[in-house]
Amino acid sequence: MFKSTTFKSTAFKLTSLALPLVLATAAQAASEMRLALGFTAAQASGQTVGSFGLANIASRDSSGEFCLGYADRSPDHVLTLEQAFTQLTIAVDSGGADTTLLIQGPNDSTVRCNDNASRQSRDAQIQDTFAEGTYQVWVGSFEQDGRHRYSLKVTE
Ligand SMILES: [Ca+2]
Repeated sequence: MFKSTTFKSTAFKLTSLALPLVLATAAQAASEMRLALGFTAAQASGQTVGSFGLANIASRDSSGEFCLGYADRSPDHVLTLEQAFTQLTIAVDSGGADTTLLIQGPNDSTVRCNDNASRQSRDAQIQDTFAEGTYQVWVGSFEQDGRHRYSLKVTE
């Protein structure tokens, strides 16, 4: 009886340990950035990949902007802001490809989206006020399964 209980307990622990490992290998690991006031500039790189429509997260953001493009189901970058920023610019630079951007956080209901930074640039960019907290960032390709190498630049 005692042995049986011990076995069940061990088996449960192994199962709960194995789950995060499976999820981590199934998706690209997100790059993490932690920023405090005065950081001035930070950069990460990646490649757009996936057929998950970002509109599945939100069809429009809180200011009415459409959430477009395709990416991986899991976020590409995780951005933690140690303080609130009155202005932060998060810009994708793929060198001219058609990228999109979706930022979710610090709570799941707050989503910001962009397709094109300007009429001249099809790369995405979001400039806004950000509260302290953790944000999940998806960099998408406007066309499904489009693979574009990019750098993600964050500036104050
Ligand atoms: Ca675009």
